[in-house]
Amino acid sequence: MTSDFAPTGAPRTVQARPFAFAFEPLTTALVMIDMQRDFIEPGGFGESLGNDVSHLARVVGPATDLLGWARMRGLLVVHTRECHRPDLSDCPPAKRLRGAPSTRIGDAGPMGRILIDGEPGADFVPGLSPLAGEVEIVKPGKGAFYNTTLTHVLTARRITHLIFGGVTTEVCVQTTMREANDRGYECLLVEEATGSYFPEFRDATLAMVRAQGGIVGWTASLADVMRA
Ligand code: C5J
Repeated sequence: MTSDFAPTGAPRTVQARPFAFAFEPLTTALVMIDMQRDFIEPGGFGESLGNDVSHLARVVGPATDLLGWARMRGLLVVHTRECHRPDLSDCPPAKRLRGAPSTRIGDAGPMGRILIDGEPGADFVPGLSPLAGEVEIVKPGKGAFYNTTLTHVLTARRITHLIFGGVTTEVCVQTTMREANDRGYECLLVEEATGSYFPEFRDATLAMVRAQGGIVGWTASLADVMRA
């Protein structure tokens, strides 16, 4: 007997914008971008840049629901984390030295060294960690394709469609979506499952993505995705 939720190749359709998004679970991955303590909790990288991190707390619930849906549907799940090696050899000085943050990448903070792999701040927020068999991509840049194995992972699994959630919408999510679009992936961003320190930037990014007939991809509500 086949469960309604078993992963199958059967096509699904999401009522998305600017028009319906069709995908097959076996060739679709959820890409959850940078749901890390350093961006979402006080005392991390995001706050060191002067941001009000409370704007991102509201993304955690919808992102958790989206992750649960993807697991139930049998999608490949990819989690990314933006962080650097402890010796900072993968952190360009331009990134570390720009501006006047309260603490810089690699400095000590309340959640360990800021944006450094292996420190508590660089870890996922509770409830959004990978399960066994899921993919974790550690990335030094904003885009998840830059200097990572993501292309190889997706190619090996014959993935053609990507569904995105995570933070922040106009920085790492949008950069990755644009990288993916240029590589030929069909991309959908789930509206409630992404957020920014600047709500107006989130809204503008959603509008940019789906403008001009979906020039970067599609957007859809979480409810419409979960109905698919
Ligand atoms: C930022 C990110 N905002 N994950 N990173 O620096 O969007």
